[in-house]
Amino acid sequence: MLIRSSSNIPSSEITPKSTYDAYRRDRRSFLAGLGAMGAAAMLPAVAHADTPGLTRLKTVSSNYKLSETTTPESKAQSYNNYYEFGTDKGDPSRNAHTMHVRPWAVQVEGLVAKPQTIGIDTLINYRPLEDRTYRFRCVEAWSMVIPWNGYPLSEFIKAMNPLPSAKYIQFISLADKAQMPLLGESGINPPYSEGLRMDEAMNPLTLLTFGSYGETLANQQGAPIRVIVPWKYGFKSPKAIVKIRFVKDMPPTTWNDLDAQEYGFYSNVNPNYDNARWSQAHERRLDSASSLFAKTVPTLMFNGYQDQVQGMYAGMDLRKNY
Ligand SMILES: Nc1nc2c(c(=O)[nH]1)N[C@H]1C(S)=C(S)[C@@H](COP(=O)(O)O)O[C@H]1N2
Ligand SMILES: [Mo]
Repeated sequence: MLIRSSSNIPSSEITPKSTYDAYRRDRRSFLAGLGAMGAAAMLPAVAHADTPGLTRLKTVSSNYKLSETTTPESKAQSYNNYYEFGTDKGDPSRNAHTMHVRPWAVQVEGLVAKPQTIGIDTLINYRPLEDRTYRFRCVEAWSMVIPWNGYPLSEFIKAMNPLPSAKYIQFISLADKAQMPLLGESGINPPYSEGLRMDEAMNPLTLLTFGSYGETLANQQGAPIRVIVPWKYGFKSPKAIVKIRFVKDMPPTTWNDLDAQEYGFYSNVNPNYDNARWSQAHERRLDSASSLFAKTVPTLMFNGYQDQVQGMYAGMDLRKNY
């Protein structure tokens, strides 16, 4: 299926097949023309999005397949957290169609060789979009197994040439009341902000994400660009990113500002740490279309990605640094 949800998309925004074919041709020549140019040169500064969205994404095979059952796409698209569109899990899929994902650009700023604004399609085409399957958990204790499409955030960071003084990276989401009528009315302060320590951001598991299930992201999943950090609770994965800022100090983050007792800066998945209000030892695995059949399974340390990430936290007390 080329078009994700025609009911939500005005026909003017649907890419006709002829445009899509032309886009693919352009994309090939664009890539071929780049030849020996350096990585930074491959991300020209453009303030506007260049091509229409809603195309099927090109995926490459994955090193990250899990044996667990993939969550049905209908479930992943209808059970979301996205406070700009309401607090109920069903609200984002009902409400997020009011958002426009083209034109879109990401502003790169702070401690970086060359601050610049990059069009979303330039970002999408920068690297092949790997197909990874992640278990995705949230503090509210559910998990899904989702094939995300993107490329490692590290590739983007390397191309941006951060200064040695950049120790953290901050992500800032769109905050536009005109497109997000419930903005500021769900108890969190816009714009949504999240952050990672630089080594976390550079970890090969951290994905700059443009799609899921082989298509561009649905609005409720964070279109047109989000981050996925699979060993952390879901709120560490910001949606609809408009700014990426390289900074020296640990940046303020939305949920931590709201309640630091429950939502730590690190928020690594940790079944041994019961926060102020609930146990984090178990999760409901949403692997069928109906939540009624969700099985409760033990939560794994670092969401099962212990081998790939625990080295980053050596010597840190994860009960203090939660
Ligand atoms: N901009 C923005 N990003 C956000 C949120 C949000 O409210 N606004 N919610 C976070 C939370 S709490 C979770 S659990 C995940 C949910 O992602 P999903 O809907 O793809 O499962 O998105 C995170 N990213
Ligand atoms: Mo969450």
